[in-house]
Amino acid sequence: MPRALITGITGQDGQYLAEFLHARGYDVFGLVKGQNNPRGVVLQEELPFVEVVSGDLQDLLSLVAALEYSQPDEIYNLGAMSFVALSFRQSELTANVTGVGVLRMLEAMRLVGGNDNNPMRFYQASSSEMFGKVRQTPQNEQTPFYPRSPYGVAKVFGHDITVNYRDSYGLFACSGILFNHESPRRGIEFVTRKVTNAVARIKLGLQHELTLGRLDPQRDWGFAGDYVAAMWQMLQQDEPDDYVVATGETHSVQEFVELAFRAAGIDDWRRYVRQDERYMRPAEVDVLVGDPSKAAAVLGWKRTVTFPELVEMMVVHDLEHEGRKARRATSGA
Ligand code: G4F
Repeated sequence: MPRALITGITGQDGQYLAEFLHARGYDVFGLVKGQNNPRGVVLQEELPFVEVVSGDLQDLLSLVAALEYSQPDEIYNLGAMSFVALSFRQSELTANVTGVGVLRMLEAMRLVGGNDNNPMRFYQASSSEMFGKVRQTPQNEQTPFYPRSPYGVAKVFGHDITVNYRDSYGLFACSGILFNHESPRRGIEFVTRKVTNAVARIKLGLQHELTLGRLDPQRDWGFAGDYVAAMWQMLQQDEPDDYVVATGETHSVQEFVELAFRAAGIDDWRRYVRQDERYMRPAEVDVLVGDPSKAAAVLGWKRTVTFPELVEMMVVHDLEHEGRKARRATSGA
């Protein structure tokens, strides 16, 4: 059976990827940091087939030990401090985990490596946030980077060091430059899930307003379940390479908000939405839109969920989820 180690296993992408690999017969190991990490406990309940391995992207020796124990054929480095807004307040932590963490994992892979006939393969979760103040539209694998946040800067380091280790040491290392990807499993701190959760609560009479930052930024939003397939496809090629994964469409935060309210049967979204400077960033990424033609041509990748379908999927999930929570609270169960 092939073996895979996933860092960031407790996040949205880690969960979808673990299920994807498990369905293909992989033994899946998940790197979880800390003692009695509550997210590790939830992981055991939701994905019981995952074997949890202790380790931290800030601790090289723990990564070496994790690779020696799990002996993976494939390493998926999804672990990061991934919330752009927080990276402005915790920039050093972001640089250490999201940036230098990649270097540590590559060093661990170089040290443990797998055998000569079957060297380990590495996937780095790079981000469209690296394009920042975009130099070209749509963005592709050749577009120069201009990051606009400590998170974006750290991701550029992670991408560049992946390419550098591939060139310098011949590692099978790929960088997937993924544009925004969402799902009902998305963390509530990100704008899409914040919106769909609030819309559901407003519809159910549990909340009265939704406070957001800027409504004009535009993103290329796809469904996370589609994007993990691209990660795996990259590691099945004969040669390692870098790929943009995106839908090729861009929509504003406001469009997302309008569609979400409409999906819950509410037409006058403006009645409920308030803007607050607290949610505005010191530097913003105004418009992102990716060109996924290389991923389509080489990997055969394509998205299966459209933008309106994604919004509806998230609203329907949150209506059910919040409704269930409210019923449980009322019945005292
Ligand atoms: O949902 P967001 O926080 O995602 P962002 O910053 O685009 O980053 C996400 O996608 C990246 C890929 O490009 C990933 F690398 C990264 O890890 C993360 O997954 O914000 C989206 C937009 C921003 O322009 C933000 O300013 O929504 C705007 N926004 C407006 N009001 C808000 C809010 N964002 C958040 N999180 N919360 C608000 O209240």
